[in-house]
Amino acid sequence: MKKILLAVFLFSVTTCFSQQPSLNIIPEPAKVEIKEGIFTLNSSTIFVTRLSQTNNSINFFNDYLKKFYGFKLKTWSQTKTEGVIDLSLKKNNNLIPGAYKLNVSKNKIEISANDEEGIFYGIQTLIQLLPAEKSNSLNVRACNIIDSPRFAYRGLHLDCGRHFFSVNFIKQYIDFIAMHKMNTFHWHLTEDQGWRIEIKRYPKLTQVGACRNGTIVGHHPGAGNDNKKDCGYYTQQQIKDIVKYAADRYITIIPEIEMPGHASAAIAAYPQLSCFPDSSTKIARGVKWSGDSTGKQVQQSWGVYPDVFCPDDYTFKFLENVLDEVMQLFPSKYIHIGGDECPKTYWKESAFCQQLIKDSGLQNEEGLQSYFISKIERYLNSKGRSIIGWDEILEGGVAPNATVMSWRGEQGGIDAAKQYHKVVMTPGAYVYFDHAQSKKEDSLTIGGYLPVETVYNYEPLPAQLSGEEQSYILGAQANVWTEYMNNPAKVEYMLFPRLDALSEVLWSPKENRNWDNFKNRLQQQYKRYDLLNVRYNAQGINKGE
Ligand code: TNX
Repeated sequence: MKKILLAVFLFSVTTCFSQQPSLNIIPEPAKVEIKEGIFTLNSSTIFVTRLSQTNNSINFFNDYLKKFYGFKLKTWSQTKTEGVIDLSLKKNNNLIPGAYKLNVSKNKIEISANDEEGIFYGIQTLIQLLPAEKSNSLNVRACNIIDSPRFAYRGLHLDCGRHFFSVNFIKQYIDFIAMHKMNTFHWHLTEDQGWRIEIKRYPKLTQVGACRNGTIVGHHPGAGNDNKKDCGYYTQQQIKDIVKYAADRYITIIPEIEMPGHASAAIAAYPQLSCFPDSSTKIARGVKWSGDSTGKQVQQSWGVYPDVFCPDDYTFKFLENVLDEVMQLFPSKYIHIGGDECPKTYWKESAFCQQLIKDSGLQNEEGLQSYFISKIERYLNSKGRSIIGWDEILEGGVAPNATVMSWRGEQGGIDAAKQYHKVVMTPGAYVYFDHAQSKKEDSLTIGGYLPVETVYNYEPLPAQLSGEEQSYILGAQANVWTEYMNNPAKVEYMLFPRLDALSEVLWSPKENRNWDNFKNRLQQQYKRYDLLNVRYNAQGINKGE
């Protein structure tokens, strides 16, 4: 009898749990109330608004409807009470842009928001309320949602230096960011293995620096070389188009121009940027090289290389000219100047650098790195921009107004916040989406193990900081380094569902985070990905898999 009772009890608990209604939204909104009834959205539904600030959101929604369901909606400025989506702006006291309210009832859908971003995020939520199957009459569950973002900086990065990705994929990537209510795309554009941005004043950067004569096969140093010429860069026209595409989705693009390290491609194009212009490029031990190996070359394998920018007048003039063109293309307040992994071997060997260290009263080569970054910071500050750099910029003294991206763990971010510098958290152990997602990963990755649950449990505000210090943590970002991702499908597979987890860390109130609930909601998200024809890794959802 006891056993029967237990079985009945378990049955009712599980059915009750599985029937518990959920709107399956990711990231989870601050407040959700599910109501009785259904709104039917079809081609006769009408947008009602008198505001021009809603144009981006309406266009986005219509493009989405057209693409996946085959129809669009008209917009009216008159009042109408049935079969409408009503968009309005209402000021509230939210400090971080993006707060909105979404109310779905039988007759109408209302989105009211603090600002344009909020309307857009309301539309993103509405998209998630649509069925994940193609249909021309879409049932939307009646509900009441009140929502706002937790962090101001919600970022995703993509390394286009190791592998080049097409303009179309970059746009899709921006849509992934928008879908997750994130607002920053950190675009890594220069590397040892390729320079990807057209600079009119220095055409060789793309004529020479955007191509390598081959790529290693397998893990560094590689089992061989594919012996294929690999080229790619974005023209200034394409970049302008992408910047606008992102802005229409309330996403800021922060471009990264790496310095003083990871500069092999620039040096291959303009050898004078090196302290040793006549020395041939060093090839890492064990790397099978394709083509000419003399003179300055674009690297064909991964890792860190000693030939870095020489801190002389030629280099600074070059970088200022490059940054002038970069600033014309990217309106973002922040320009990322890299600063990571800069070996000091060449600076140690260079008589010029040693003299510069003495003349400028610097302690050593770390001091020279700080001198380098500070000089660039002064230049960018004089143009009204601010720098972001990887946490190595703390070594030898951080440039006065710099924002720090903490990647080698959280310590860099903690130190920077204690010195009242702004911080974006990107610690390797939580948000490096190039690490393997599951233990049984059968595709090639850089290594490591970062299951989605670890991302989900990440807390960007370190407990050892005081409340005031924590206010310097702007948010967090995941990094997608592409040494071992040479096609969009692989990038998608590495992103999802980890990006879903990160979006919830960055957007949702901390107290709403619930791993089991998130896992359930992911099932519906996978259906949306199927509709979008996007790859994801559904394995590895349980730690240890
Ligand atoms: C470290 S994160 C790097 C990248 C690599 C990455 C691989 C950072 C600032 N530098 O150059 O691609 O590790 O995980």
